[in-house]
Amino acid sequence: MTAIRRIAHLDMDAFFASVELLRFPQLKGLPVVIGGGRRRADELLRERFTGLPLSEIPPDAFPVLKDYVGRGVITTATYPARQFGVGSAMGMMKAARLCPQAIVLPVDFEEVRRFSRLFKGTIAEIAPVIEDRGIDEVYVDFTEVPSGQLEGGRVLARRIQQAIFERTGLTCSIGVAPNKLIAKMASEFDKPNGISVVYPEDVQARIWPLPVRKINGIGPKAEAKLAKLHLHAIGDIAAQERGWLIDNFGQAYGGWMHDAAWGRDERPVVTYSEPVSMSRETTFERDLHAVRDRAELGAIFTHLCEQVAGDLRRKGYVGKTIGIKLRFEDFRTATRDHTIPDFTSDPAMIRRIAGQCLKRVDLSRRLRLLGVRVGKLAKAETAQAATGGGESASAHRVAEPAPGERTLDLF
Ligand code: DCP
Ligand code: MG
Repeated sequence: MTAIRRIAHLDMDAFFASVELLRFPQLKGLPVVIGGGRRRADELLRERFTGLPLSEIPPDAFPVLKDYVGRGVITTATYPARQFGVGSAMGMMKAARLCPQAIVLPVDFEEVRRFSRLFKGTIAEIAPVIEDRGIDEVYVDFTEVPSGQLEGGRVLARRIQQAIFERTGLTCSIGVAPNKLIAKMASEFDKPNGISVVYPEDVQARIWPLPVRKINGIGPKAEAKLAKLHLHAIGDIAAQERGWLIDNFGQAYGGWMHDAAWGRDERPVVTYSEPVSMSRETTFERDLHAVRDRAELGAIFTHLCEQVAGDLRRKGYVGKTIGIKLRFEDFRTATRDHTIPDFTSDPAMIRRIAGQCLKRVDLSRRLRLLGVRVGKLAKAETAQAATGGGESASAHRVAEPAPGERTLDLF
């Protein structure tokens, strides 16, 4: 008997917020949002409550949204906070009007990464075929795992959920389906701490009524265009002729959309892939300003470029796309990149192109993080064979900044 394909998508519940609640269990059940602030909440509170265990600090001693002033945005919110309409990407001042009593805690990236590794490691002990999809989500192929077929995958999903909870104290939601596309949608069906099992014959009843945006790959632009064509639900797409969708959205995207609406997706769960990029980033001790701290920033920037170049050379890669990442004091993140004609691992070239990318960003706000990335990688020996070796030093034009934006000249 050949096994029936069963793919799970697992996504942690209110991940950054749940990690904070492990430290502050007294806040369980309360509306809590994550955002703003660069100092760890425990450090701030410890100053006021010296000697008291963190878990005994009274909830009313924590900072709340109504006292927040600034331009920060919410990274995530606990489910009790979501009941007030507060959610990720919302401005904190706006959220304060909806839920003034919500407690505000900053992100602790180190802690979040530690728990990310921990929950993924826990899954790997139970089901080895895992595709990493970011800090708080993975696909897992249940097909060949013993017990992976029981109750359509529900038994294994429950085991994984329990193991993660025992190891970390965190909850997650899991969707199990015939493929990645449907599994991704299904993991949202019963959040938080839920398991949803979808069979091929359920597509019509459970997938077609959903709005088109629920398909991973239909973004705001495609949604707007579909709306103009009076297609709002996934079933509306499924009801169209494939050829009509191709006429309107192009061969590849229109065809993909038709398949997706019918729940067809053959993408494998990819456990290992060649690195797509290499990057180095650093969070500053204190927020730095592009003009006032120019020398310090410039030195850090050069060092990051040298580090990335070193990583590439050590591992035998070269890349074509050079990019930067900035995180501002209000926690917003900006990225810019530029693709050059020839592969490189030269620190000076990386520095020059990354510097040009930096000029495309408005740098009037202070920075808390700077990163440099090289993507579109190839193995150094393959790339050299393809381009005849050597690195081009030709000038690369990069888009100019928008008028009125303050950019950094020295870079
Ligand atoms: N995150 C982020 N920036 C975003 C979106 C999310 O930093 N634009 C972070 C915060 C989240 C984490 O990534 O805690 C995971 O993102 P999810 O979309 O899975 O959101 P949550 O896990 O917080 O909530 P849910 O229970 O809906 O999955
Ligand atoms: Mg999540």
